[in-house]
Formats: sequence, structure tokens, C-alpha cells
Amino acid sequence: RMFSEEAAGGIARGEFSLHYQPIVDVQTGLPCSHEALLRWHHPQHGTMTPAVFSDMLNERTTGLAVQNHVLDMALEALQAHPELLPKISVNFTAAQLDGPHPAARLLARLRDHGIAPERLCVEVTEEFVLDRTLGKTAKALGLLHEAGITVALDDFGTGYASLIHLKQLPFDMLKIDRSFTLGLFEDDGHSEEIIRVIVGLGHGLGKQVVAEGVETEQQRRKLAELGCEFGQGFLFARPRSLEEMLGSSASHA
Ligand code: G
Ligand code: G
Ligand code: NA
Repeated sequence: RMFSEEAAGGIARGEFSLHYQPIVDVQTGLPCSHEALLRWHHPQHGTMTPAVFSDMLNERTTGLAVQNHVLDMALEALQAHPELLPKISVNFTAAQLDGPHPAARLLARLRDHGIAPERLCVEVTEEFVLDRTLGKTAKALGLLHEAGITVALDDFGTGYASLIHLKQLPFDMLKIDRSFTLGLFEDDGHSEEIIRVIVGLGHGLGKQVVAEGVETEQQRRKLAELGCEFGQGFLFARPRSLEEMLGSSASHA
């Protein structure tokens, strides 16, 4: 509630920013995209992640305003840094695909920024899908997919009714929840078997598969062995601000 009242002012004062974490080819470690992760630099509470203010993000008016701001910041970064950020994945909330012609509105914003649809990935969760009528969601996501935007199903394996969603919704990519990656070498082989099955399922349906939360070289090697082509996690890079990314790319140049 408190965050909700402060968010509009926070946008105006420039308190929100995006951190970027690469999604890499697990074989080569080379990034193919970066996930945009929202941060709120709050004057009293310091820097907060969405874990603290996720309720606000899901509110109709305030949440939508912040999410629109997130999309603007991502599109500006795509425009300004085509070499550093060839592609960005943005987390969407249900409200962003509500209202009339949601796909057409998003595509118009990409055109306004001169950004090719192939440079954007829209990440949605299974909860997101459940929130809404499946038909309307399928239609909007289908239009984004047809326009060339990548549509990713986030936190795969933790929600409900995921198999029916795979059948009815036009996803391009599955992101395996990090609890399964964490379970590799920690449980009695169950996580490994679950990842093997999700990778087979995803590939069988023509989807790309990403493992989240890759923290160790041992996990990376196992994921490569299981045929999972993409990974994201602290092993490759922590989420970093644009300034940090620009600084380190300059020092390598
Ligand atoms: O990096 P991190 O601790 O911030 O992310 C916490 C959670 O918040 C993750 O599940 C991530 O998907 C989600 N998240 C990050 N950025 C955004 C955003 O811009 N919008 C929404 N709705 N969720 C986000
Ligand atoms: O999928 P989601 O959008 O929920 O994932 C983003 C969240 O995962 C962010 O909170 C980010 O900081 C966190 N994260 C990214 N890499 C790792 C990792 O290797 N290990 C852990 N524990 N969390 C990670
Ligand atoms: Na995400």
C-alpha cells in the first residue's frame, strides 16, 4: 500500500532502474540476450528488488505505470546500446496484455523506438496465464510471436497446469525454475531427471530451453550434458546496471 502511493513519484524522480543479467549459451558462455531486472532506489529503504514490492507491480494502475516505465527503459537501452544489448527479456504482468489490442500497442511502441521485434523477449509466468482467460492470452501472445517477439514461459515447473499451456499457448522458450538447477547434485537425482524431461519436452515441441540459477561449473557441465542449450545465473554474471556493463566492456576493449 505504502509502496503503491510512492511509486508514481518514484517514476518521476527517476528512482527505478534496470539491472541486466545475461542469458548465455551454456557451451560457449556467450550471451544471446539479457534479462531486465527492476530495481527501486528508494530514498529511505535503499535499493529494493521486486521481491519487496511485487504486490505493487500487480496493482492495476500503479503496477501498470511502473511496468510501462520498465518497458520504456528497456526500449531506450536497446536503442542506445545495440552491441552491448542485442536483445532484452522483459518480465510482463497480466495488466500489460489487458485492454484493447495489447499486441498492436506493444508493436507500435517498438516501431516508435525503431526496435526490431526480434530484439525483445516477453517473459510471462504460469500464474500470469492462469489469471486470465486462456483464449485472450493465447491470442495476444500469438500475435507477439508472429511479429517476431520471443515469448518465454518463466519459472517453468513451479506453477499449475503447465502442460495444457504448452499445448495452447504460443511460447518460444521455457525457463526452468532455478530450484531444479539448485537440486542438481543436492537431491537423489530427481532434479536431474526433471530437467532431462523438461528439456526433451521443450525440444520436442520446438521450444528453446533455459536453465535459471546456474551457480557452479559442475551445474553448467551437467546442463550441457542434458542438452539444455541456454543458462542464466551467477556463474556467468550477476545482474548489473548499464553503467557497470559499460564500464567493464570499456576496460576489455
Ligand atoms: O533480480 P531479482 O531479485 O530482482 O528478481 C526478483 C523477481 O522479480 C524475479 O522473479 C523477477 O522475475 C521479478 N522481476 C524482475 N524485474 C521485474 C519487472 O520488471 N517486472 C516484474 N513484474 N517482475 C520483475
Ligand atoms: O526468473 P526470475 O525472473 O524469477 O529470475 C530472476 C531472479 O533470479 C532475480 O532475483 C535474480 O537476482 C535471481 N538470480 C539470478 N541468477 C541467480 C543465481 O545464479 N542464483 C540465485 N540464487 N538467484 C539468481
Ligand atoms: Na523472469
